[in-house]
Amino acid sequence: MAFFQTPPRLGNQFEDDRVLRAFVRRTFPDPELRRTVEGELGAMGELAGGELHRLQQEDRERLPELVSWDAWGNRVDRIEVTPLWKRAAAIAAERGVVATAYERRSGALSRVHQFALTYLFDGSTDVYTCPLAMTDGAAATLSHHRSALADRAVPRLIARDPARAWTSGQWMTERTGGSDVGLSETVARPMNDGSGRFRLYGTKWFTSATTSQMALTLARPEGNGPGGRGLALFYVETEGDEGRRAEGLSVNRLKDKLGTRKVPTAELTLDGLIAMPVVGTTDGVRNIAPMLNVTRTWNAVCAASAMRRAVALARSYAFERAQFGAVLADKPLHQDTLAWMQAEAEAGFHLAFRVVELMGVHEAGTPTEREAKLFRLLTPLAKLTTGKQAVVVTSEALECFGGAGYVEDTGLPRLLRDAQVLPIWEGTTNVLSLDTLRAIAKEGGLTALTEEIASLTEDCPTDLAVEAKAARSAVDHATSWLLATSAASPLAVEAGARRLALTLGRATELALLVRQAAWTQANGGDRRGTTAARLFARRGVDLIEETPLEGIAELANDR
Ligand code: MFK
Repeated sequence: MAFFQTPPRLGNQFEDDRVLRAFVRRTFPDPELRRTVEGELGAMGELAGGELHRLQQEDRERLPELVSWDAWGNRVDRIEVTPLWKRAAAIAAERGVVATAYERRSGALSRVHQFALTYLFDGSTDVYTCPLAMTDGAAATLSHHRSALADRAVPRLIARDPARAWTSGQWMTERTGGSDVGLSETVARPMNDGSGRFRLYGTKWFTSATTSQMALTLARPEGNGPGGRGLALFYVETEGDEGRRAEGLSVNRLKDKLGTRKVPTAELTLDGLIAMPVVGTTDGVRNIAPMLNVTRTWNAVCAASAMRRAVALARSYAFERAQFGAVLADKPLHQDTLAWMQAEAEAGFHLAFRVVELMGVHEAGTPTEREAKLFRLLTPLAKLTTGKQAVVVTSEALECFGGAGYVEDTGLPRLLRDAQVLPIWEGTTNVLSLDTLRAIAKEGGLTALTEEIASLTEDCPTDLAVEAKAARSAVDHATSWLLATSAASPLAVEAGARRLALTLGRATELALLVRQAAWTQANGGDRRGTTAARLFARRGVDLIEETPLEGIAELANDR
């Protein structure tokens, strides 16, 4: 009997990615360094489209398991991950998916080098990027504070030998506080043995990838005041003797989640777990913020990666699937759909990688004042903007397959399930919108962003002038709205914070698309980026609503 549907196929995920390849050509001016980086990306692209993708399909129905007891009645709380994750862990270490940022072989471009590897790796590893993101966040935070803890942990966090490599957790969320972390109830009691160590008592309600060998976490030293200032940032190790959990740490259960199903997300009880303060015994929220900014950047890069994978699969299928007398790739309406998905994916890529570039400059110790402000503001903007885009694009990708996109054994529903977490964890869209207001008020990032958009769009070719103007007008409109509304009503600023943040995020995306399209036009004449910029601009950038609508509270709380 004829087999009448052809599944989508993936090739080398670097070779097939016009956007990443052009970006690497533009950002790495030194040809020798570029060849080295392209070689590593090509190898990762081969794994992502080949071995890892095949393993991902085979691994589809497996889930991580919590083994609470061993055969002899000992409480062990061991978590078994699936074969895909085991292979992903080895590849991540060997290929330096975290280490590349710390080895600095590419100087100030080391973050671009590292996150380009991440972007390729993410799509075929069922969110193994979650533990890697936290590992990177912990390595960055510990390195910043240079201490015996850093000397002990960082070499393991960035090891290329899989047998030596550690990952880190980031235990923040408690039953009382997902967004409002200052409500955390975990208590820290000094051990008073001259070591400076504490014991922690409390419950962590969501801890992601709880297979890590260490974690950074928050707890309130006894006697400290309330809120985030009364918390302190602690380092803990999670493994005890003979493969057991460390004393004072138990895994209550794994969460049953909509997506990220390969990620073992646990509820933990801390009952005397030994912990060491990372930096002082107060201001835990402020001190963990640098870690959050690293993991939020991972989130943005992985959102871009999710969109890229969704479009790649949908595009491949469009060349195979014939309906109404032609393959979908030749149908104007399907082309229109794939083109806007591509434009959104391309925009998200450029925003995420602008933050990545700035992170690299920051870590190389050479940022200008404008770059420092921009980095602070663009981090939440990239996280919140790309998180929302990833859900829309992956949802549309499932629809591109018709009923097949809704059927589990195609492997396609995972795309949407895994994307749905991106606007939730690491701060929801609303929390990140409030962080945007914080970055603007405290660090004055809006002027830096206005200057950035002006500089990205100056000297653009005439056929991109309309799009350049749309980006500049949107940021100007956002600025004037913020000034006027702040003077009139702080509550109205809060109500409009998401529209403000998305306008700034999308305006930056448009400006980055214009800049990249101008470059590709001038360097080889490729015009696909120009079409992406135009399409993206037509989909809407300025979301500001000038005046608050009466009756919102009544409608929201309608009961
Ligand atoms: C695929 C990629 C994978 C990604 C990894 C996934 C792993 C998933 C793990 C998790 O999801 S872990 C849980 C994540 N949880 C959050 O992200 C918490 C979300 N909530 C917030 O971010 C709130 O905004 C916050 C907890 C920070 C609010 O707390 P507070 O106590 O009301 O903060 P406050 O008083 O505004 O700020 C305290 C200090 O921190 C201030 O500095 P000062 O003390 O000097 O005044 C702030 O400026 C500073 N701060 C806050 N956010 C900052 C920041 N500084 C820099 N960057 C930031 N983002």
